[in-house]
Amino acid sequence: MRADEAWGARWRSCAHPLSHRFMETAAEKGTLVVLAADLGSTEELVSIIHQVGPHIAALKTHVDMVEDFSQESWQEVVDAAHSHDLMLFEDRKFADIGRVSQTQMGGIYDIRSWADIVTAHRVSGPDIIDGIAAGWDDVQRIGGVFLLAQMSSRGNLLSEGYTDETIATGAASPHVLGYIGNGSSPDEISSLRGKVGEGKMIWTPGVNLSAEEGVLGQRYGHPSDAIRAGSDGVIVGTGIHGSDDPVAAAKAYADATWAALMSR
Ligand code: 5BU
Repeated sequence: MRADEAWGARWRSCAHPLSHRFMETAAEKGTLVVLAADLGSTEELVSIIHQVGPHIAALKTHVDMVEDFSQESWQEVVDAAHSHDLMLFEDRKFADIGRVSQTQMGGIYDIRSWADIVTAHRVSGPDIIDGIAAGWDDVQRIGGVFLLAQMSSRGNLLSEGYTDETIATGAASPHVLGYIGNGSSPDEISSLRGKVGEGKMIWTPGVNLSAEEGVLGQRYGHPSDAIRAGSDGVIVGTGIHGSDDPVAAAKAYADATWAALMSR
């Protein structure tokens, strides 16, 4: 399906070019699933990417979770993602001052050289965004930041006032592609969408087709509810990589999210 027809106002209003890249991939494959590939080795990562690549629209990583990291082994993960037209989304949750965040975009993992998208907290002040963007500038690349406006874990400290400040900061920055919302609560997603408007993406972790509750304080909601409430991408980890049949699971999430976008 054509991306502009599938996404409507979101296609017309989102200014960041990477939002259009995501919407195009999603429309081509019929999926709003962002795989949270929380696996411990690059071999497992490459394998799951090739298995579920046709049913997902972006790849979310935690590069510091991988036990056999090297520039060479990571390049295989990047190449696998690119072969399925997937952007790389490093869920780094930067939180330091701008200058240090810029430096942390480099370092051993050199996130700036392969990540298209990263997450950041708003807690240290608005300059963290320019610090991250300067990291991409240093290697002549362009990326986008997702600010954590809400979280899925219970007892988190992201109050409504904090969410509002985060949205105000994001609205003022061309580098901010969107916001992370709480996928376990359709009410919180609707409220976030109401404040954000049409001009930015909202992606939501805390989504599972069956589990009521995750381990260690994770909360879950249904992917269809999240999309209908205004999420543009569901971040799914355990529901796919923890399944006995990851391909069937990825397809089930893809179908549920695409049908929900069509009904929206
Ligand atoms: P799960 O296995 O589907 O529960 O994994 C969720 C993923 O989303 C995991 O990689 C977390 O780091 C990520 N996450 C989250 O669960 N909740 C949040 O609020 C944010 C990220 Br921000």
